[in-house]
Amino acid sequence: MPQIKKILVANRGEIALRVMRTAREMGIATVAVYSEADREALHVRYADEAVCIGPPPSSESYLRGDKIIEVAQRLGADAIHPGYGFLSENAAFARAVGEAGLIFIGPSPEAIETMGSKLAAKRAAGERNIPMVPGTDGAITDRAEAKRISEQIGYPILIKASAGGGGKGMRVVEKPEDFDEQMDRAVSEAVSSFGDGSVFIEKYITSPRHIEIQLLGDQHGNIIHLFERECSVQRRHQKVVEEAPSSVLTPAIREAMGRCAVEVGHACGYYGAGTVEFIVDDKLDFYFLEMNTRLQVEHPVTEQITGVDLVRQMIYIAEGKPLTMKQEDLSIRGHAMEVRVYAEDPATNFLPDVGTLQTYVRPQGNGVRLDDGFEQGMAIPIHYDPMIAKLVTYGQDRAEAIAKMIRAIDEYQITGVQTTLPFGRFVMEHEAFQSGQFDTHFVSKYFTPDKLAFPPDDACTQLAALVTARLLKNPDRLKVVDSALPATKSQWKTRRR
Ligand code: MV4
Repeated sequence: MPQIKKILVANRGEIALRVMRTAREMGIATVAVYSEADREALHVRYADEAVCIGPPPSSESYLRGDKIIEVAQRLGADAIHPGYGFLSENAAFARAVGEAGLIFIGPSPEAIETMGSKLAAKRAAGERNIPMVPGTDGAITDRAEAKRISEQIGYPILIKASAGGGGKGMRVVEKPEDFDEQMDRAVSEAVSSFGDGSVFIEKYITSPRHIEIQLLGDQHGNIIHLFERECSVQRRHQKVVEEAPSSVLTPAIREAMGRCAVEVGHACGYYGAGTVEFIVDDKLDFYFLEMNTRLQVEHPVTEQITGVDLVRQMIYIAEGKPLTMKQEDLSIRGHAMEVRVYAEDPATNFLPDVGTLQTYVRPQGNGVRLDDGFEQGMAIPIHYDPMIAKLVTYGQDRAEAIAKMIRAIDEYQITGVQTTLPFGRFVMEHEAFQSGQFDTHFVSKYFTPDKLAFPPDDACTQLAALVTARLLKNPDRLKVVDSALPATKSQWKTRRR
């Protein structure tokens, strides 16, 4: 069995660090690759060796599989970990890594290929009695036929691109009269985004929750699940808050979903870490949607509640070792919450706000985990995803995880760029979120910039208003508020600018 001694991490930022940290714990040497924009990046400093692979644009650096493989060979790495994004779900890259005599720390190229097509994924799952949303069996070739099926299913229906992702090529059709127009749009969007105009139809579940199951499979046919993550708080198909476990699942539904997810894994001979995505309707019926064949951004919440280091397991699996855990060894302990911190301004419709981190003070303490890739004084490059960090809290129960998140958000000091931290606080404090009564429409339903506790562009004014309101409500506390003000809340919030 091959023992991995050196891993090249084909990624940047927090996930590159995340992978390298576990590698180091395992006594495995690390190689970073980086673009010219990332010369000073933390992943470059953290690695045992680092090689510049090109100019800032991803297409000339982090997406250059050929260069990355060449670096791995030249430096004597045994394996490549792709992280998420970039080349992580590129079957041709996974294949090329294998052909170069290196280990791809992830699933087989065939599994990536199958699951990269939503239609192929549904076809594979269809043979195994896994609940799926009513819809067409394959790509639509005959429009008249598709319209008849839509009538049968019942409107509203959803047109989806087989090669789709991030909501692209997805169109809701409310009534038969809109069918042709929406179909034209979906197909042309699918062609322009993916070079593949294949679309299919599903019944539109109007208010679903997005719940996904984490899988681990070895190369000997064993697959286990590590329970679910609730990812319903999204903004334009970008997840912003994730948690584990979900507050709506009963133990019975959890077990049924877990079993289905494992079946999906078996359907494509899956090994490595993977995620099976479901939507859950208001009756708690669940439907398989697709499978992601990478380590996901939100994997830490699963690590917190199970105690399993997913990257360590990915490395063992890649070495060909059989899983040492059995399903019955796993259980959920406590509750974990994740808020993604983006360099985006929630007050201006989440416009990216790149710049330099003038102040960067991390939250600490009991139940706080921060996966980030920056330090104070660093610039956030414009070339990549503007995620600064993932703030994860862990408590004995959901209320404790939320309380720790609010406390951690308040401790977290970032100036120089606007961030989504105030938005994270808005979610944590919202009644619908706290009660668990929310779906994928949470953000569009409840959020407007005026809901931010301290609109970043006018923190002082807001603070003054808040203090005044407090004083008016409770004049006998005047003295306390007065003396506490300069030392604590006011300065602190003002410094966030
Ligand atoms: C759906 C759905 C409702 N009904 N499919 C979104 C991305 C992709 N992973 C699948 N997605 C959805 N598929 C059916 N049959 C709802 C979503 C969905 C969603 C849709 C519109 C706006 C926001 C959304 C957020 C999460 C999931």
